[in-house]
Amino acid sequence: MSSRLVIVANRVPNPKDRGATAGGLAVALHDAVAQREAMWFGWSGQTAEATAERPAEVVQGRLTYATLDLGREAYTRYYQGFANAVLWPTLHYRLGLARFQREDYIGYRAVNAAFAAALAPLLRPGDLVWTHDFHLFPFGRELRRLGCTQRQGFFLHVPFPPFGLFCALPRAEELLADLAAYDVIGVQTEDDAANLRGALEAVGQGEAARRVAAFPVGIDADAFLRLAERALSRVETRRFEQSLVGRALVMGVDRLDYTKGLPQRFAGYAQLLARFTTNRGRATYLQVTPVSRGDVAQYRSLRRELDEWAGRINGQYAEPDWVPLRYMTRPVQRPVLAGFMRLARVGLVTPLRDGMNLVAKEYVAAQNPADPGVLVLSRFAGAAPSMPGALLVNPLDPDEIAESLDAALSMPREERVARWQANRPAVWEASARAWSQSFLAALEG
Ligand code: GDG
Repeated sequence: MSSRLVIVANRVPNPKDRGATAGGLAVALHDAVAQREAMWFGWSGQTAEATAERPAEVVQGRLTYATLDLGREAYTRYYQGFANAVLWPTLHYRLGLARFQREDYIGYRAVNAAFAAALAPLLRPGDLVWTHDFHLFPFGRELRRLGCTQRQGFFLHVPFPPFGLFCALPRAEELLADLAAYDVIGVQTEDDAANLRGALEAVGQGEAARRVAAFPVGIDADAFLRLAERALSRVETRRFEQSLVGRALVMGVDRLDYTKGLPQRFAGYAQLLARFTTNRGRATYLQVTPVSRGDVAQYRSLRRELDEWAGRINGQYAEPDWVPLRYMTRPVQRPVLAGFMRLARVGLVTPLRDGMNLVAKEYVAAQNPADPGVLVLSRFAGAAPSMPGALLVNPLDPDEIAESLDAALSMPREERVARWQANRPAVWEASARAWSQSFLAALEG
């Protein structure tokens, strides 16, 4: 019988949703959780006066959800502070955006210790503990301090930068020593693995460096394709298609985040309209950008910047019967999104840095193999090395984005088919299932 799997993550899916609004992590782990007894452990998403000591548990068959409310001060220091305002920018190579405060770091460690103290009594001897992402670097070491000897794995969903950059982070050494508590240390790409090994070696954790490996995260491509095909008969998709009146659709989907390269992408589209004038009136760009982390200052100013870009592009180029850019900051339901991706002649995915980027894989999965669209992809997305059929761009260069957009919009069908086929293996083979199975195989030793 397989051992029980305990998944530890900052956010735990809501059991009431039953997968309906699941985020990337829940989707990627769906298989692993379906095949054995499992527990999801982490933050409930709610705040309270003080952080709860004992988790609330919901049992659904062989799956248990155990979640803790965070104290308000803990939420500010751990989540908004150290995780989102320091680790997130630093790990995405944006040191200049990091706002380090000693108190936030202390709060971050305290929440990790509180999580470990709440989980430890629930653990059984043969459990496999799989901890996710940058919120929880110290978690494994805290469990070890409490005497837990279970096998523990850690997976970092975001990039890991070269040590020369990471070492500028106050307490970098302590965070690397935290990682040494895990038996398997997973990252998205070989570049991330090389950077993390280099960092561990630089701080005298050479033994832990040998436990680092790349496990590229993926999606369930067949399921996404079915969703996209079925969406074609949905009323939302049909109305949207009619509204395009035959114009080619360019589509972007990203959380509203400064790592996603959105101002540069809007500038690139503006350059397309300015320089490649035949596209005026012939292409429509839909950007779906649900607001995330809206209570962090940098995200508010990014939102203002994008509002200005959208207003400027539409003000300058719109015709009475053509809006060049349709920009939404509300989320769209997953099936509707899949249908829109299916209709798009171009998938425009230009993060400045990204661990993997699942939207790139979803876009490829959603296409009609006989008449597919073209993926325009940042060379700094983790997905880039595995997508030989994409038009790779430097996401900082609006002119290069414009040139690739023009090439994609005028590309003949044969070349689109050949490029789509070249991207296919990365999407169908490096799947969510392959990711969780290979990580768990390593963790089981
Ligand atoms: C992190 C890493 C890594 C987006 N808007 C809507 C919506 N989405 C969905 C997408 C996709 C997911 O959210 C986003 O995943 P990404 O991978 O693109 O990016 P992050 O959220 O930054 O994820 C990343 C990932 O973890 C997994 O390891 O790939 O590099 O940064 O599935 O489709 N879904 C719905 N409505 C929206 O408006 N329903």
